[in-house]
Amino acid sequence: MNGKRDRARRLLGGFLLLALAAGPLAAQRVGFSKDEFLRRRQALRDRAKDGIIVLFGLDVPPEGTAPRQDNDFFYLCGVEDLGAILTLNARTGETNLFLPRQSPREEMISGANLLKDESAKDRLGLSSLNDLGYFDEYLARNARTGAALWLRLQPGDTVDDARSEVLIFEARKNRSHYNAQMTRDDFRIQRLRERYPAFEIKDITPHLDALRVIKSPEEIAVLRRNGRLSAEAVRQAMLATRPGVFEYEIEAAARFTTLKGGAKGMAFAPIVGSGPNSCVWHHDANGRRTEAGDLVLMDFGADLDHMAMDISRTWPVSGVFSREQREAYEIVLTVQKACLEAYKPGATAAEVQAHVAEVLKAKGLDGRGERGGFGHFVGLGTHDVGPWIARLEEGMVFAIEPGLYYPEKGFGIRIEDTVLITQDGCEVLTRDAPKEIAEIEKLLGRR
Ligand SMILES: [Mn+2]
Repeated sequence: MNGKRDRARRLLGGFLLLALAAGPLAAQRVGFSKDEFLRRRQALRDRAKDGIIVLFGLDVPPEGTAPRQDNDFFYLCGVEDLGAILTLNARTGETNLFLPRQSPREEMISGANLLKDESAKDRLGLSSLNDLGYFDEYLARNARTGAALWLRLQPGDTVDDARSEVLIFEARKNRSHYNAQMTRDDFRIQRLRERYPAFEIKDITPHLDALRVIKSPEEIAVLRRNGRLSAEAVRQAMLATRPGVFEYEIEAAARFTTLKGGAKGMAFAPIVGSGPNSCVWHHDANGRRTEAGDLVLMDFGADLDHMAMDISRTWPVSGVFSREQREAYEIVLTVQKACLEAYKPGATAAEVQAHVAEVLKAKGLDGRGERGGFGHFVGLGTHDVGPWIARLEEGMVFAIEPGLYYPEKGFGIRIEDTVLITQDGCEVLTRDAPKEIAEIEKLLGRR
């Protein structure tokens, strides 16, 4: 009995230690409220003014990974089920969801979709929840001749690729006429045009982009949590670095922290480039063994509650920067910090670059071609949607990632933070990962 109790106590102690090790970042998945989705749908209907908006959800799970719903579809209803269609009627204000009827075997293997869930309609704020087989009849009954049928005429973005990147990859694929099949989205557009020639097909994409580029308080809350989690993952990766470890061991430390913190996965394949690999912008093979004297450049982001994050740090494997590395690092850091100082609503890229030039001059530094500016938007995707912008606006979130790369010297440096534009400046969401030379060397000295 006593022995058992001892064992139980030891076990309990072990769990307590684990719980402590998990720290405050063992967060639960929170997601978004019904009100948030109602607000987004209303805003999109207001922009469309008339007609019916049709969006298709993810139809087949991607190979080898957990399904991740299409970003635009998720943005409007949060439903993860496969093969769904969502319609928003701009005139009547109705939202209708269409889901495939599953066979008992399908249900047994993959779990039931929401079609049979009595409470789903109210919980999601839907006007109706229908069998997918009713979709065409719904359109025939509700779309008025001459009215608009709003479709996404541009590619859907993914967690790691922007709409424009998806288009580029498609173009590359089509270089061989054997691969030049139509995309699923293009097929759907063609099908709807053929079936409903009397409707005016319009592009909903610019309206979705205009909404997604300004983050709501709920989105900001998720991004803040993701900023803390992704920064902690990079900090743990730093602590896992020592001469002789493989790049994938550094990656593993970040992945462990990320999954432990409640994220569904990574926002993109983690980039861990040591030595010469630090000069390859998207080095994600992560198979090299690190050596004393190397720099490690890590570019990382978690995918938390369907929102991405983007952070890069560069640190010395042996714990101390060489003089040459330090000089280059100072320049990149100066440029990056000067950009952050200049971010505020109304700022233009030219104004940011002018401030960077001023700061470099005052410090007597040569930027070596790195001038700063704006980076790319971050949100549901790592390279999030957004129109070309002249000026920053409150609620925008983007990554700023200046870098200097010296293949001939065997090292590259990138320092990247994801920032939120606030009322009068910016908030650095990924600030918890050290980037000052003294901070980094202190942390690495404690390994
Ligand atoms: Mn980036």
